[in-house]
Amino acid sequence: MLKDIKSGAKAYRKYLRHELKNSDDKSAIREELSNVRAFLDGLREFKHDFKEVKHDIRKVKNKWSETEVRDFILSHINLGVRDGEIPWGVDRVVRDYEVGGEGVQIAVLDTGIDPSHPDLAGKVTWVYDATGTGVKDETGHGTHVAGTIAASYNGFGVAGVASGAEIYGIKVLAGRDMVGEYQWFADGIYAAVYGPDGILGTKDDADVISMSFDSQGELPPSYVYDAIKFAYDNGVVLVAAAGNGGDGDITTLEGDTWPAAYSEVIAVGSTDMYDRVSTFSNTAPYLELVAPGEFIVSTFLNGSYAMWAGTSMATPHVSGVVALLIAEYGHLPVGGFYDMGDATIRGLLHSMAYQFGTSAWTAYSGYGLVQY
Ligand SMILES: [Ca+2]
Ligand SMILES: [Ca+2]
Ligand SMILES: [Ca+2]
Repeated sequence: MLKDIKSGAKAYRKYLRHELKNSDDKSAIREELSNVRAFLDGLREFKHDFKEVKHDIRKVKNKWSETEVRDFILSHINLGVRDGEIPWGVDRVVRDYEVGGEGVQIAVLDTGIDPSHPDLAGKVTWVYDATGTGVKDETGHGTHVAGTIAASYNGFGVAGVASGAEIYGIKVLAGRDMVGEYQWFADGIYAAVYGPDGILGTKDDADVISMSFDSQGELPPSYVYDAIKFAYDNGVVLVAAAGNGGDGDITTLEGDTWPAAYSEVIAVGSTDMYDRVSTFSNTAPYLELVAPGEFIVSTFLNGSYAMWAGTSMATPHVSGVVALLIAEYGHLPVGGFYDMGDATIRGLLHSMAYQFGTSAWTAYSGYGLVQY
């Protein structure tokens, strides 16, 4: 699959170079060429660093026809589908894109965030290290998640779902393996709820906590649940990845993973660009929403961009939509799993979702694809 995409991109680059010689509008072609170059750079980083994600991509290949692969190469060879900047997943989730989420603070609990990325300039207003390893993002995972939420709509790179929102980079995962301890996780939650000023109930308290990780089936100690409950009771919307342990069968349930399985948390599964549930996406009785999680291009280390897949990439699409909803409807109660209607944030999310399953809710697509 990667080889197909790479050779497709190279063929496209060759075609553009040829076109450049004959065309009157050279600037548009030059821009497209730089997109292709950035795409190939991203592909190289991706290939170099993330072998396990490559495994997921290989699984995807099995369910894509040649036409679909070619479709993908032709229509998504640049970084985005609109203005060359809006990634396909953001486009799929936000129907009429504009800058939104102003005044909303989203805490990204992850590997940290590189706040110096030009497409995140001014967005990351606070970084906090719960791991004792320093705030540096060692793998780019957190930086990628942050870009999907709030990368700037500024004419280059990518744009996030809520490009007007503020991001807190809270590091709870460390090392190349991106592993965290439960104490770090709980510490990170409290830090987010209290916000940079360390005082509960002030304007800088996080409104949303985005968690692109899971406990891989292990039930966390009760103090982790206490932290989650504390955040929920203080009106924070908690969003988490459902996990990538899917067996490719939508009729079988995978084992529970936390924090997604807590009833206070919105569990997010993954879809592809044809609105199909990703083979790796966990089926679960607590699954609440699905969102784009394949071929997701976003911000990466050293000012670059990378393409990743996983429920980790789906989660920030939902966190971004929550920011848009808070900016529009104000601080509604978070609400519960069964809510519908506009009285709670979860009710709004469920009511607005695009359901392509067979009923109002399914264990493989939840209430459907998140929409704004
Ligand atoms: Ca941008
Ligand atoms: Ca505060
Ligand atoms: Ca399954």
